[in-house]
Amino acid sequence: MALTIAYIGLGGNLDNTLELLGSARKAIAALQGVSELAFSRFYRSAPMGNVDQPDFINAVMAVETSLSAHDLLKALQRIEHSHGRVRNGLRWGPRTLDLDLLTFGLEVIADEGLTIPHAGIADREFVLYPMAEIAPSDFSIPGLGRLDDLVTNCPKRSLEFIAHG
Ligand code: ROI
Repeated sequence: MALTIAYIGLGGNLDNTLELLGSARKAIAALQGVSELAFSRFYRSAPMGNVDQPDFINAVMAVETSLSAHDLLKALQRIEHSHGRVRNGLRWGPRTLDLDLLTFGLEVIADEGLTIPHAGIADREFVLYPMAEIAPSDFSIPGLGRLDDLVTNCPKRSLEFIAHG
């Protein structure tokens, strides 16, 4: 069975996000046909897009998988659903765990359910900087070019290291 190296972005903006991301990491590594290769440090950053919400915590994970991109995506969505809602007093809080399939080997995919490489990688400091920690130094993202060039061209904004993975 062919193995593919995929990069997964993890993010969330609840109080317990660090534990939530750690739990999601374990669930990903435990998937059939998936093994963890590397996990970045955790970073905090101001929300991109709608700024009227708490800061995010993000990290990036590299895995090796025998799954297809679509099957890996489905598995990530199941993990989002099982981890993305936390007991918050008496009611269920909003879904605030995001697992993004960033790259999948050299594949370029654009269909209704899946865009690979993930749209917006090049603008997202909270994806590029942690990804660059764990990717090979000559890593290129299909269609976007060398990761180290993308990092150089992406301002760090408010991104700050908060914890080791
Ligand atoms: N902003 C940051 N900093 N990190 C995220 O993971 C993130 N995810 C999102 C939006 C709301 C676009 N902003 C984000 O989905």
